[in-house]
Amino acid sequence: MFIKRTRSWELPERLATPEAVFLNRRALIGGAAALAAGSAFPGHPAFAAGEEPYPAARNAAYTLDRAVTPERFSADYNNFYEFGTAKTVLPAANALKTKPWTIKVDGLVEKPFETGVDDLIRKLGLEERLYRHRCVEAWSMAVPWTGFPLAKLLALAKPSAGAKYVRFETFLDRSMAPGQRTFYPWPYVEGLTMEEASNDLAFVVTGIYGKPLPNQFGAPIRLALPWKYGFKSIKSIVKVSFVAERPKTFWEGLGPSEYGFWANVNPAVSHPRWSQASERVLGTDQRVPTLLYNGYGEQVAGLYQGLDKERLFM
Ligand SMILES: Nc1nc2c(c(=O)[nH]1)N[C@H]1C(S)=C(S)[C@@H](COP(=O)(O)O)O[C@H]1N2
Ligand SMILES: [Mo]
Repeated sequence: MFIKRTRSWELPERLATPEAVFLNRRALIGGAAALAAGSAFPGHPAFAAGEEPYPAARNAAYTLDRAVTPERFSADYNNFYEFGTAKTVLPAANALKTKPWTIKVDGLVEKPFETGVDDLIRKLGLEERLYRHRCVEAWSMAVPWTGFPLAKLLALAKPSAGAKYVRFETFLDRSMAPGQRTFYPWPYVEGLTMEEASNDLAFVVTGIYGKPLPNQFGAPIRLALPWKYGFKSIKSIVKVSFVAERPKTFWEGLGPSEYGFWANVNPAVSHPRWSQASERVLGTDQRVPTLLYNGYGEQVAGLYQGLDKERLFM
């Protein structure tokens, strides 16, 4: 008799609803008293009763070909060099102070401004999206991010015609982040072309698993760019600048031959020191084939027409 064994990444999404989302929904239903007191997060009444933004409605347009990675695996295996080079940065990241948090929007825009994260959430709203994430180190996960399209932030910023790139910068605070006492070219900087930043997949993230981002995931606000290697998805952003020149990114500064500006996922283009053909799925013992643009080619391949001279995949 043939018995089909369902592999973990084939679990339908409805069987993979993360525990945290489920628990959070129950908290909302059962937690009327907490809500009446002004917030589901005691001590931080940032949102009025009834305006609590988590969990946000899931945008059904973004589906997965694999199971959601359980939080217990993704939350204890992170890259956040500001807090150390090991994957276990969770305890060190407790030192990250995320309230208050201000983001500067500047450069080639109609009018530079500063905004708090909660104000931004109130203005732009939140949705949940299931995205795959592929680290350049060949591990991967699939998670429910909460946030808003980067395009909404662009519309708010009103960049001028001269803006060709968006530059993102992480906080710089050596007293808070032990990793920043090393020789690396801090602060962490990333960049996108305006066209990439306007693509619907480019997502500004403020939450995961139906709740605000835990520190180690890059609280309180980061990017998720699922067609690119994970290092493009910059964490704990304090500045968004619209610029004419291609920004020099953190990893380009460290190793330009290994970590380029474009960094689009491509299983056929090896990293100089390892293959990118397959990936290890966090929380499983599976290796699965890596897909071109991490499976998002339909949405993003058009961005790269005519750019064949660029190192698009490194
Ligand atoms: N500021 C900052 N952003 C960062 C990093 C970092 O070290 N510092 N690491 C990057 C890398 S290599 C990856 S794979 C992802 C990891 O995100 P996760 O820890 O939420 O899985 O964050 C990216 N963003
Ligand atoms: Mo990464």
